[in-house]
Amino acid sequence: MTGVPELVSLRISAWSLKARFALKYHCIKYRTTPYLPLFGELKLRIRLWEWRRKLTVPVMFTPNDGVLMQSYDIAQWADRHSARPDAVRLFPEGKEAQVSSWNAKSDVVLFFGRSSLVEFLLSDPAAMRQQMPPGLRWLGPLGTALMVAIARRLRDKYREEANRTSLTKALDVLREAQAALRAPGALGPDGERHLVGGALTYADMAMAVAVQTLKPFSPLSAANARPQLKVFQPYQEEFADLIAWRDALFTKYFPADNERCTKKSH
Ligand SMILES: N[C@@H](CCC(=O)N[C@@H](CS)C(=O)NCC(=O)O)C(=O)O
Repeated sequence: MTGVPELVSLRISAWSLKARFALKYHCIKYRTTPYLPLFGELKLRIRLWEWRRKLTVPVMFTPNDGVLMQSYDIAQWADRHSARPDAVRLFPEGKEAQVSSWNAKSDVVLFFGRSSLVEFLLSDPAAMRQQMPPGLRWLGPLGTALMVAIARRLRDKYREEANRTSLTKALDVLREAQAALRAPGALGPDGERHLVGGALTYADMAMAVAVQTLKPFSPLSAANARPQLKVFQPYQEEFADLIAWRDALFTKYFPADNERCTKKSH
């Protein structure tokens, strides 16, 4: 394969957003192949000739480094192929364990968010219709039936992950992140607060994506049509500072125009 990497990604998925965050931060050019559960999975399985393992997206086909099957691996790849003049290392040496631990914690929140979203959509046909990708809308009731089949498939496929998490566990992670960001050591020389070593790392990105579950970031949710989960609404006030931190992080490091990438370093 030559040219730019290809990211197979699901528009609404938090894990695709994690990978896109790291790629965008590092100003890496890539092309996106949209993925649709059910049909997309079969297509991807044929393409990868992978019939045993559970297949998830994002998946990235790189020009020289093979296929990356985890958002975490894609982010690490991005860190090694940065095209950003003033980039910091998102996985700084000696801090990998801490970054990886925050990524695992973000998954605890996201697993709960996914299962709540799937249950909510299955219980609310109007919300289900709203989530329908524009490409399926012309199908009418058949499109809705397809969405229900997709939601059921996701519920079964990720049952094990859903059973490992809960609202209490998700809130514990959010409280831990809030406390870590309030600690004196979180404040970096840039005047921003960070989860690891007072500097921007992938831990911040992973947790900022997890905070989407608590409250979607409006500029992003407009594009991704992510609904607010009712179960988290009562907690938004408690986590106001965490939400504000997430908003600032996305505004600065996930801007719509990304003009930093076109600037020269001198
Ligand atoms: N460990 C994986 C998790 C990815 C994941 O759970 N992806 C889900 C997002 S909802 C997915 O692929 N869903 C579509 C499907 O299973 O068909 C990663 O970090 O990349």
